[in-house]
Amino acid sequence: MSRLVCVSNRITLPRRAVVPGGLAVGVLAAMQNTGGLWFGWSGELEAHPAATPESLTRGAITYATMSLTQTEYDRYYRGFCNTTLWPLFHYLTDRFRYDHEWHVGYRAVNRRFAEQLAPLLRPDDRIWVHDYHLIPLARELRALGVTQPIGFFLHIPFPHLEVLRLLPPYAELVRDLTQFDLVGFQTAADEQSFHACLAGVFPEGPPRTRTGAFPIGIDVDTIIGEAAAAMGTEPVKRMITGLIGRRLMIGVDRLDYSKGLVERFSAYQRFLERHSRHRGRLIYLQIAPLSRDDIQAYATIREALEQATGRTNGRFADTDWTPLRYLNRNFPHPTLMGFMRAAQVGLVTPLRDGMNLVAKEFVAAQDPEDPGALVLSSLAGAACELEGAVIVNPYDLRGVSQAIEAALTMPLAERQARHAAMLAALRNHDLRAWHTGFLAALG
Ligand code: GDG
Repeated sequence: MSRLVCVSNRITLPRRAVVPGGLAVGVLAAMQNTGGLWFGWSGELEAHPAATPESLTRGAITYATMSLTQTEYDRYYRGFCNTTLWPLFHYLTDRFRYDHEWHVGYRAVNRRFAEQLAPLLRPDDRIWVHDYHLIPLARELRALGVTQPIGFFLHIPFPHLEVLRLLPPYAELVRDLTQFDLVGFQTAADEQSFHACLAGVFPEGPPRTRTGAFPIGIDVDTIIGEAAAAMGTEPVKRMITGLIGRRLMIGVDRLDYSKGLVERFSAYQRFLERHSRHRGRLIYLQIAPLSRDDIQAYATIREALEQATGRTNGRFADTDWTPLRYLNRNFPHPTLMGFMRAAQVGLVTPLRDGMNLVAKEFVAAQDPEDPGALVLSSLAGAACELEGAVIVNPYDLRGVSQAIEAALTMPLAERQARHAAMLAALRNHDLRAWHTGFLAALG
């Protein structure tokens, strides 16, 4: 069988502190299934990166990493990836910035990825490139004579042409995507947006590019097992004791403006204003590990959330009740699943999200006999599958506040029926279906 080579911006080395993020979990699952090579940035910055990658083999997986220079990191990662492409692809156009130097840096890092990866490749490899950091990689690899099949999966949304056109080199980006043998998206809507962009960029008729929708999922039984087992552990028991019989609503998100936390905190404040009978009876626990905190927009949102937390607690807290517990800590995954199982409501309200695995994990973590209800943004990819959630528009504070009330008062039979329907959807598109489906289509 041919070897699988996964390429992603950042790779998770074994026994390093895990960076929370959906991509790493997905790639690792694919690699564990087939073995192979995982190539990417080590997370290190060096003035003079080595000419050849460092490699480490653990079991069937070989990890090969390269470092970046500070300038590459600033232009490619902080600049073009996270201040240009990330907001643009999430339709958050007021946060989108463009700098020609960043784009030059993006191209240069993709070239260096290709130069370091190419010598490691074998003739029967299949290459699977992940996410928006590496859109030009197929072109760069082809320029070096690489002929093996190369697939690409976009973990974030693909925007409509009229949004993509804000980016000066948008046509080049679309052309670069046609260099892959297969381009995969989270949803059929993202795939359609891409086809519309192809038609816009190639009015004379686009090249034949194979595309598909491959919704990423979770390993359902692992999460069910993790959540149930975590209930007996110290951190989860302590958290439950701390509720003193109150009900729990939970949110778990990387601290990122696309996750809609500022809007969510406002909606919760509104909920406490309008639904006073829940005061003193509900605790909202928001876990938000810091990410990309050396980018100004992320520091700003962090401050806004700290202020909103202070306002809500200052206004509503009592001597024995804190309505909002906001934590920037990151927790072991099983502990998080235990927290989710202990919650009556899961609040997942991104302004836009490729998929959102937290929503899926929340559903799997529930006790089927007495499941919590999920409040989910219509603008997350997961909303296409999780029809049993209470679907909200994250900008509609009144709607989100009403949805929290509906979730808290939903009768048991309805919660069970919605949970069963959502669990079936999770099994239908689980993590294994995602990677085996993509690789089968790549051929
Ligand atoms: C991108 C796309 C797409 C969170 N906090 C901790 C922790 N997590 C875990 C969650 C979940 C993962 O991180 C987050 O995945 P999401 O899918 O929710 O979000 P992104 O990181 O933005 O992921 C997204 C995904 O890629 C996959 O394609 O779904 O749309 O934006 O698994 O549980 N894990 C640990 N500690 C934490 O504190 N261990």
